[in-house]
Amino acid sequence: MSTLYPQNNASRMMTDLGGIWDFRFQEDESWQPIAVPASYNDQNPDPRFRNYAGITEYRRKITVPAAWKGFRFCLRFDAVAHSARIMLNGREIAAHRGGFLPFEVELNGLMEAGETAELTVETDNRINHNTLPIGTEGETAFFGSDNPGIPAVEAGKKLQEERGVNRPAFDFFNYTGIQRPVRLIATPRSFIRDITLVPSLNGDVRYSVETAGPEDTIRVEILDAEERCAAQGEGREGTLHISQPCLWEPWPGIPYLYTARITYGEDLYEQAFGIREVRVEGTRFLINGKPFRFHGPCKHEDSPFHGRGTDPCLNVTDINLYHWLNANCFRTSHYPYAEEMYQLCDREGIVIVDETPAVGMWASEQYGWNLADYHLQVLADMIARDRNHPCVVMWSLGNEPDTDTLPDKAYEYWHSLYEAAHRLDPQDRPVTVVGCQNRYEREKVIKSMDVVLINRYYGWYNLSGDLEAAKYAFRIELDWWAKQQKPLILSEYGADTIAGLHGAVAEMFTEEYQVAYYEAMSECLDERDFVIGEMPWNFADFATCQGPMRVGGNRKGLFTRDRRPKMAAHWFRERWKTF
Ligand code: BDP
Repeated sequence: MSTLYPQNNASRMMTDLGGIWDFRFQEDESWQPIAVPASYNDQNPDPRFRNYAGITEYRRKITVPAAWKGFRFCLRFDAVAHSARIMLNGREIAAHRGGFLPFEVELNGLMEAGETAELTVETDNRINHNTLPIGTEGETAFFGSDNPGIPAVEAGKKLQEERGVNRPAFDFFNYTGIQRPVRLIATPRSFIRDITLVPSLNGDVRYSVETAGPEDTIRVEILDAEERCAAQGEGREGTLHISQPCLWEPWPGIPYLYTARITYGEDLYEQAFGIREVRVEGTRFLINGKPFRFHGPCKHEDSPFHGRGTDPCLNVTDINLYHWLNANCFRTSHYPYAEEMYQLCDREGIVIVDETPAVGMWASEQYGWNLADYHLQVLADMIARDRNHPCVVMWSLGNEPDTDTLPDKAYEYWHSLYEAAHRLDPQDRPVTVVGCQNRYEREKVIKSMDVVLINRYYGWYNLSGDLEAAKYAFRIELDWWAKQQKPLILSEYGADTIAGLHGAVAEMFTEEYQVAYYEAMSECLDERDFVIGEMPWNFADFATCQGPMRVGGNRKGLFTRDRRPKMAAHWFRERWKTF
């Protein structure tokens, strides 16, 4: 379902519903305060907020302003994790599955302008084999040691199962709730539903507009950055021409943005876009015809207090730290991020590899789980939401699926998604899926993507602490990839590092080891022309579920969770100066 990002303009109005709502776990009687948007998990020291698996309820009053009489009005949820039921005065009016993409609920016919109603949002954070991301019910924790077969341990696990365990099959905390903004929005009754823009380097801009209503006339005007008209036309679809177009160039170039101003009846919508072309040619990735080298750490939406909650201050801070690092990109590991982040990256020239929430599919049984239709739906919704952003240069179908146990089944599954992504994206961006450290020589999926993205932990999870052996092994693998003649990005590599832990000898977990590890890996990467990118894991330390390998979360950040640079951040800042 496509839903345009809310806009306040001469035709459209909105009320932000952010603030303090009522909250309770479903079985509770009483309500307590909760901030929206934010994950609920860190807002209360009661352990239930961290550990709860089930349904929670959010409640508040909403009023449709009397001045909205005659308008179409709806609720717009930017994301509710992981699924939601929306109730108005106790009656269900909508339901949505998936925690990282927006949905709208029409209110006309349910409420009159000037009326007040009680809005309840039920959220469900349970994850299993039918959700994206994947969770395990009654199974071992990610990175847990389950000591199979020991009777006492088995008995303990049985007790856990009886109590109901719900664990992520992925390495980030299962933050949930109303994590992104909720707004009441009003548009004219005849309104613009969707806009697609496909710009070319010669200044041609192909467009199409989807509308609802009886009006015929659609006007499109393209404004340059100084708001001067650069082209204009009429009609539902067509091609406009901008003479002497300014291109959208990734940082440190100028990410020039145009605006398509669409008018339809009484409605108006302004869609920012950039003119840039993305192409894979041989082992090169070209942006506007020039080879592009990806260099920037992968991210998470994660911070103290907010959890995964949208925080514009955090986003601006993070992107400025990307500039400080001399980084030019990130991957939205492991789910689509809040729309505001893409808008910021459009403006700041930071390139994005946009990823679906298909993470945790590391069991070969995934190919019997009937996930394909839902996965396709999520992919389609992500592309529909993000396809006009110049910052998005590649789609990632998911992270680290098992592709080597059942190579043919895996190929079938991932290739139908690969083809769908190409079909669904009017800009036809390159498509990939991120490979885990596996039997690369026998799998078929990763090497068949437009760009090979692989996560590798030589010197960390394997050959731990021995960087000479790590380099030796990594070079053997890179020799194999060289023969595949594809562009390759090292899409994750890293070492857990406790900020402030030092050693004259660079041993694991010290800041010195993190630097030595990145020096060693960079040595291998720099020898290869087909390597077109490096994405250290991770930008900042982030929260995970508990486990024997996690000390207050994943510590592979170049920055601490509160965004203080470790030695490795300074090291990359120097390295990337010359990229
Ligand atoms: C990779 C996962 C990533 C983890 C990382 C790690 O893609 O989500 O956080 O390993 O272990 O396998 O640090």
